[in-house]
Amino acid sequence: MMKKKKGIHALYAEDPIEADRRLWGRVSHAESRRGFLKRSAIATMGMALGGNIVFAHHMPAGLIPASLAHSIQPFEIPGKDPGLVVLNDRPLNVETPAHLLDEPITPADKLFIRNNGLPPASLNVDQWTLSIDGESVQKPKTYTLAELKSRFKSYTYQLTLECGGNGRSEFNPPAQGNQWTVGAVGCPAWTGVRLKDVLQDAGIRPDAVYIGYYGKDVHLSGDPEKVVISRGVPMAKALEEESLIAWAINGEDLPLMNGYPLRLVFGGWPASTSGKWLYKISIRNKVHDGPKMEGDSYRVPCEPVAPGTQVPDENMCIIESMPVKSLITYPRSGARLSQGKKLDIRGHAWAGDLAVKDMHYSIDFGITWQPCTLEKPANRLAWQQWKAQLTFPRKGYYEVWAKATDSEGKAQPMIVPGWNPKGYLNNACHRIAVMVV
Ligand SMILES: Nc1nc2c(c(=O)[nH]1)N[C@H]1C(S)=C(S)[C@@H](COP(=O)(O)O)O[C@H]1N2
Ligand SMILES: [Mo]
Repeated sequence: MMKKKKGIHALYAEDPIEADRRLWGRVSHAESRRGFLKRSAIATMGMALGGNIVFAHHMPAGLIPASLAHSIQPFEIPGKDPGLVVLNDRPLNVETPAHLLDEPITPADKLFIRNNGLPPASLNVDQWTLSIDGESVQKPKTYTLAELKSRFKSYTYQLTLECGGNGRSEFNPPAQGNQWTVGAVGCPAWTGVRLKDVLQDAGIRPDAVYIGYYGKDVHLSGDPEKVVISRGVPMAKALEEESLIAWAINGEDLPLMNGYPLRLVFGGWPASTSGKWLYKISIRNKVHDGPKMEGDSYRVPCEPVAPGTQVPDENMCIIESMPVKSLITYPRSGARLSQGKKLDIRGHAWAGDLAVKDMHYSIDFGITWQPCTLEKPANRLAWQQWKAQLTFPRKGYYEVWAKATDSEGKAQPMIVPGWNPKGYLNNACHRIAVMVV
């Protein structure tokens, strides 16, 4: 199954038109991705999907049908739901299928894992400390976990955590790295202290520009001197009310793989800024320059480039707030529905530092869009719930597409946006397959 799925994605990534031809035995009438499918091909595709594709005349060529694109192979990991999918086991990278993200508050066992190295070899939580240092700290300080919990007021916020590479599998030419589909995202309730309270306790010099984190994980080489990843955020983000040094998810200790016993959480920013196994924060007088702050890491071309372009370092910009995005979490892709029945769909939508203003769905490959009901977030930087009730004109295969619009009027694109060397920021519409029988 895993192999088959990779096969299909690789085939379409190389040459979508040829992939169409090989799989469905026909040629699209235009040589571009914007061509449409031939009638004979549509019939073959419909047979493979188990029903006639009702809006096939709108279906772009070179599009992998959602019912095939999102097939997954479960693989078990301790402490995590057996339905999560392992993309890599060294370092461990695990994503959550969309239908397992249905709850408004993501349970800890359903939160994705993205490790760049190996989790800490040993954890002495009683001795765990957090230090604040750097060029721009007034007085370097070290706190025990107990001091952090007792000296500062604790806060709980639901914060959306999404890997900058979520959606990478759809870029063409393909980008190296974990081939995340849609599930490197979650929105649990995090409890901890405000980063700003701790930074201010140590004292921030006026020349402070950025913070950089350090975690206790181990470099893949095993070299104890090598830092796995050390990223951060500008002071303005660090000092926001919702920026937390957290020790709990949904009222319980962080799972080991999600940074136990202490981590940063910056809702709405690439999750690579949310340092795990946190033991030190440096207040920097310049943009932090730890491993994975430079080059192509978590950076994208400042201006759009043609797919495959080599972009010089000075034209790459650090990813800050993530773009508007949404998920259909119910039903699961591949749902079957009796003709004449209504289908309730639902999911979440989020927009980096912004809020989501509108939510729409389409059953005709994006030709027409209908509004969904959209709820307010539990707090700033939490994802929002949306739902809709759908009817289908006749029996056959459909795709339901979902599109969110942020508070500045920016909407999700229907196809993969802005190619970049490492395949970040794919916020294309999520889609599921639905068969009306
Ligand atoms: N110390 C440390 N922090 C880290 C990482 C890491 O490898 N080591 N990975 C980062 C990346 S790239 C992501 S996407 C998030 C993932 O958080 P999660 O594993 O809790 O889902 O953690 C970030 N913080
Ligand atoms: Mo990430």
